[in-house]
Amino acid sequence: LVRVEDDRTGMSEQSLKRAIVDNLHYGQGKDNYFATPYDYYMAIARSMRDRLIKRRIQTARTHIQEDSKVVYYLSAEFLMGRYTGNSLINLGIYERVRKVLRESGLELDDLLEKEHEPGLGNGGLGRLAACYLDSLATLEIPAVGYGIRYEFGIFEQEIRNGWQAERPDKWLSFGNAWEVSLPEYRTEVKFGGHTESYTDTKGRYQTNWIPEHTVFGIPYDTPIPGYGVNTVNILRLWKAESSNEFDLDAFNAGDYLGAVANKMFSENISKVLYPNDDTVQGKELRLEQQYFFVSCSLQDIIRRHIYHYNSLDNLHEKSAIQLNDTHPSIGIAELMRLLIDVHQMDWEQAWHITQNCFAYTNHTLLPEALERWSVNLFGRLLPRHLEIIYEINFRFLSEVRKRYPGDNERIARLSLIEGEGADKKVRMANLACVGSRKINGVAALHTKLLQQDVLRDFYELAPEKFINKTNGVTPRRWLLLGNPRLSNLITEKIGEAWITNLDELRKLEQFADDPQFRQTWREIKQANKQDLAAYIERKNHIQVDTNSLFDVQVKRLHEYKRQLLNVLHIITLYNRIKRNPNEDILPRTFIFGGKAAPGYFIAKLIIKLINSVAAVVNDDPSLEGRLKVAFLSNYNVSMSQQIYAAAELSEQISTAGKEASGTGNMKFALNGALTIGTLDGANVEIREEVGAENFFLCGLTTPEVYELKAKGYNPQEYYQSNSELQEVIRLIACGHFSDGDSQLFRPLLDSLLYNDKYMLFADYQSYIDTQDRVSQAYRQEDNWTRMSILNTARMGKFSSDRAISEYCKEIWHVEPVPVEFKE
Ligand code: 26W
Repeated sequence: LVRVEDDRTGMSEQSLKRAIVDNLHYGQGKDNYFATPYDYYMAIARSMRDRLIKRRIQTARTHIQEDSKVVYYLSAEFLMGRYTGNSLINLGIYERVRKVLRESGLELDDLLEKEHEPGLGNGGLGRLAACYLDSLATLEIPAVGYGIRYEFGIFEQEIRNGWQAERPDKWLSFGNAWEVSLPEYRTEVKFGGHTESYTDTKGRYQTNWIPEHTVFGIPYDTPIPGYGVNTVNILRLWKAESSNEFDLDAFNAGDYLGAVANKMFSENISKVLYPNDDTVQGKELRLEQQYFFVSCSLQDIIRRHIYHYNSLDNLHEKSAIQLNDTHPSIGIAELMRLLIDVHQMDWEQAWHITQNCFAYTNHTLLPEALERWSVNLFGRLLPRHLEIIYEINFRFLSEVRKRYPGDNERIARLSLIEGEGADKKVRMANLACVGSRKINGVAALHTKLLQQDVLRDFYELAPEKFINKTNGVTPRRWLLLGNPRLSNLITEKIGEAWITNLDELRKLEQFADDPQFRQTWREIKQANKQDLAAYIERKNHIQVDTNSLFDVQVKRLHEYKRQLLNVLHIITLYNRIKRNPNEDILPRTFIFGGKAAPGYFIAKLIIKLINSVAAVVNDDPSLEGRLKVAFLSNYNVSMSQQIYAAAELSEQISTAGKEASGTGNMKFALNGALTIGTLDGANVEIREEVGAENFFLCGLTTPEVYELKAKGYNPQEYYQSNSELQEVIRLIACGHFSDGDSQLFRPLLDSLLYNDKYMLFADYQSYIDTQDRVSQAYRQEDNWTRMSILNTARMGKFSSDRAISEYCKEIWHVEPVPVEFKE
């Protein structure tokens, strides 16, 4: 018996089939004669969304009934990747839907590729937010992700003549099956203008902010399902819209174009994601974006809280607000403003609530990535917030003075305001530290460096605020969805408990010496490599040897991540073959992927160098195909899933002390790749978990880097004494990879030879020696497979479920709230 309701909620094969046909018909307006693969994709997506909406409503009701404390994850970026495959996985019906579609001659995996990935993030920080939403829902924690619905996500990267070119990412142009807009919850946000003080009827001193203009935020919700549970949380993203379709005053004054210009100002705010990763430019629009989404989100939190509790006195008992880096840290001043100016609370109570709501995660050690806004700009855009920040600072520094009388240097370092006169700056990290109850780094080493270096004064002031939360990644997307072959083998051997308890993978250790198991393990990697090889052939027209070692570096392009060091190794091997054609070199395929910030010239030049080396190496018959280099354009979440599954060697070679954590390093190892890496970020902990004997360590340690810097690092010392390195540099310099043009790569070479900020030369020999050990190890096929199995088996710690349960217990103080599913 089939009920109408089944088309929206049913999980049987028959119901699913009807649901897809129904959504094709009435959602897309097509039947199977007219439907394109995209229409089928939309019908599948809508059928999953229907099922999640039902659960979402029941989840929301349960959270209200139980007066649950809620986690609000504020992030300027959410790098979600495609939704549909993940929702099929988390609903547990991937195979069933695949079967149903096959019966109609349709291939699920091909249809899922029609989804335009929502790329609303730059890299690690945005993807971490996405993994954390998955774990929050899976752990049945009431949570909302708040961010910006950028009309254009991270740019699409093309390679033209070896150079990166950018194109806009029009991800919404064919519609978004996953979002639901809620115009009735639109929220007003003010900008500019001035403040006025007055005394209210009760004789209290009050401040009024008279803005220059206002903007509406319209919320768009996407359901976030947990794996194997009924909890469905939401990601709520704000779109900016003009608050006056046609500004009435301007219109009445006959200023039609002025009125339209005002509309354009408003809608610009959520237009585009800033494509910078790790460097800040003090752009006004970026501050507008940050304030816009934070104000909408806090007003939304307050609206719901008052509706439920009729008071704000217990706001901090029912909400934990996480700041994903300093990008949303204006929220501290905004919550103070809302509590004091709008809800008439006194300063002390408002400050108590604010400090107990917020916690702050720092994601970077690079000084150029710390946000500082010019006081001028700040005061023009947010006059009331600047007053509040000065007041917070005044009270804070009075306390500091009591504790460290006369220590003016310390007071200057702790101040929320930097500098004097015209170029004063607001230090957002200091604001975040003062306004939060907890401050965390994202790997053990990173947290230690925050305490000793970047945030040292805050640590000395309030050591109890500091806590480490090593990053994690979701095993649902990064193993179950991305590597079905390996997932099936694992489940066959140890059952499926690993999917929600990744420590279970330890049970694979017992098979590490089983020849049959090793054989299967290898065959799976081989099949994944063949899939990737086919992709490379299709996209780059390069034929790669699937018996070669797949040596992969995929991540944003940045000097500190040292893609250039990897290139130096490739050229070293090239020279060895050229010197001695019979030299026994392990065949390798070097795979690169990653975007450079559009204004980051050196990073773009490194992309050009990789492609130039590829052009020479791939076509040189004397290499007999032993070395291939492929730069895969437009690296994104979807592509990365395929890459991790096929990778054998994971390049994690940042200068020690620079990479806060890394998360790609975890995804590689989870999929059985071995790591060549420095003692940086989470590499340190990965090595501890998998065992030093199953990890290829190279390079200086952080203390060694500091020491070398202190005594005066001179790259020439390393260069002059290393003939292989000289040969590499000379080959680039003479134009061997640039058709004889000896100027093209000069900026790269000059920066290495005369500055080498990230110490590539200091680590060159260690890296080359370690790569030589990798080559030898790869030839011991059985032992390599053993190490690969042990890497996967020992990755339990790096599940985002572990990370999120720690945040829940030690930072947010929230408990799971199971949701019952009622038909
Ligand atoms: C304002 C410009 C800007 C934009 C983004 C500055 C800084 C950022 C992020 C903090 C950059 C980022 O993604 N950081 C990465 O965060 C990951 C998740 O914690 C870490 O694994 C990476 O090591 C860190 O680089």
